[in-house]
Amino acid sequence: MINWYPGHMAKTKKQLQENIKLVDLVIELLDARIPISSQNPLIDELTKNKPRLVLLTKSSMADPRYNSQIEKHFLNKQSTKVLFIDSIQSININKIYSFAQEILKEKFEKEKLKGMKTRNARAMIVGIPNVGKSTLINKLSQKKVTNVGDKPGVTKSLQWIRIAKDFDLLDTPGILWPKLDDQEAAKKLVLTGAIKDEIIRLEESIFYFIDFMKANYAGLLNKKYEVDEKTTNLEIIEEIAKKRGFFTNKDFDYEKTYIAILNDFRNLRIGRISLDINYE
Ligand SMILES: Nc1nc2c(ncn2[C@@H]2O[C@H](COP(=O)(O)OP(=O)(O)OP(=O)(O)O)[C@@H](O)[C@H]2O)c(=O)[nH]1
Ligand SMILES: [Mg+2]
Repeated sequence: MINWYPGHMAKTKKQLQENIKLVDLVIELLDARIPISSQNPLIDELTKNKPRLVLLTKSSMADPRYNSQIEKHFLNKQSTKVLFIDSIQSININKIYSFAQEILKEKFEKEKLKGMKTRNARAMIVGIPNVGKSTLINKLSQKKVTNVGDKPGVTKSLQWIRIAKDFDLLDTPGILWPKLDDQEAAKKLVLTGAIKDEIIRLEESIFYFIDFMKANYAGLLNKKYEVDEKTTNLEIIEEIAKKRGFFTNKDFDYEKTYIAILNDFRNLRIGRISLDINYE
């Protein structure tokens, strides 16, 4: 079973619970390549009474063919508007502030009518590990105020950051949930980098990826690695190993081959690939 719920996530869950009452808005970040599988039921539960803005991050890596289906899905199923963003490519970043203001307008007008003092809006940024929370905060504040990294578990504590004179954001450590019941979703979380590579066996996620590519992106593996997609997954992996120099003295270094495939996917060298592709 793929699972990752270390002590620091349980601690973060408690801290989110304590801080939720301080915020006006929850900004939930989902990975645009897996907008369903990156939804954390714990976060859902913790934030259910707060207004929410959903941002789909890393959208320049996702397959844009699914954008309109995703938008419809969120509107129909969860009555939520979503915004496709990319913090590296600066896509829709400048819309976030006005979307947030729009959601909070009524609340702030009511407070004003009651004679309450004007105050800063406060939003909490939440999401699974590595989804791009800290990168977005840096982008919005136009300077490096928080650490980022291309591995999950970089942010270790909660941190308030002022991104505009009237707007404060709370950066939070990424969390998963105690039991990943949907193991297909778990493999997608591995592939997109939300689960620490070192603690799991990569084999099943890579086999899943090859099956997925054969079925949904036929031709792309062949284009990238010159492999015959009609052969077995093992044959494909061994062919890639030979081409990459991971075959010596009649021995295949499978682990290195898995990591190479993983990095090719994560660095967009195979193409813009989305792993959640069925939306009702
Ligand atoms: N292409 C692309 N990469 C992104 C985007 N946002 C973040 N990244 C990359 O994703 C990786 C993780 O970013 P972080 O901002 O550290 O993620 P996080 O959600 O704060 O992660 P934790 O603190 O571990 O929970 C980094 O390598 C970023 O450069 C994006 O919009 N597009
Ligand atoms: Mg972070």
